[in-house]
Amino acid sequence: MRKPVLAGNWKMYKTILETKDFLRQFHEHTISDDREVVICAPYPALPWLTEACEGTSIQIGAQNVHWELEGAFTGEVSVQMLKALHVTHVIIGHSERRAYFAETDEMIGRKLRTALTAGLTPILCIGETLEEKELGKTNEVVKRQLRTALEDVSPVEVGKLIIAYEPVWAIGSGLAATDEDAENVISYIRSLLPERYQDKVRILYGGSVKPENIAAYMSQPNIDGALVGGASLDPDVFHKMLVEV
Ligand code: G2H
Repeated sequence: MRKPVLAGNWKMYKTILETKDFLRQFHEHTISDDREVVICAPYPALPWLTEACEGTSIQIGAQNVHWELEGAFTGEVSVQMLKALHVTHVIIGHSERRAYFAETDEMIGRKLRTALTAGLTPILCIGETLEEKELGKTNEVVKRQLRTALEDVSPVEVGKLIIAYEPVWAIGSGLAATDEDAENVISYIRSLLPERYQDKVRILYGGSVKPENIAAYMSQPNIDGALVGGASLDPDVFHKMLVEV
């Protein structure tokens, strides 16, 4: 059985004060331990968040990491820096990083290998643009993104991944994929994984997930949770979704 995961991607939202307010309110809810909850916050909030969530079932993730262990890379953060803060997860290859920061499949592959080697759990994001969808290229695109990212990853390491299928056209647009369409692409992604890990790897759906639609995704056999942006910013809304995964 794959344990469901609800991951919040806060993107470039929340100061430390806002983070503290969020957590105070979120802690008022109980979290059942048959599901995983991960909050992927901006770097400045991470030291405080990991400390405040120690001993709770909330896991903390970053939204990006560099592929080198250290060096002259102004503005970047390494896996060791995240590990030292007790960060456990990291989003890699989010479409906003691909689109606005020119991240390529190759760079994403390098980040993935570095994160896995360091013992971080990567949340690898893949998904097609609207243009690619309209050209009927969804499967081709996710296959290329996945293959390149996993090129130098050993099959054993693949078992440690979380994958998020996030169609670019559904992100922050309110135009979520239907649960059937998401299921079809996600079961295709699952079929591309090494056989002995196909049943183990958690694959999430992401793109305009909210309390009103999360149950439909969770009713699909291959969807193991959600990566949520906008709707993860409010503690009560985020908790509402958590009980549905
Ligand atoms: C997709 C998602 C979170 P949103 O980027 O990764 O954001 O839920 O706002 O569409």
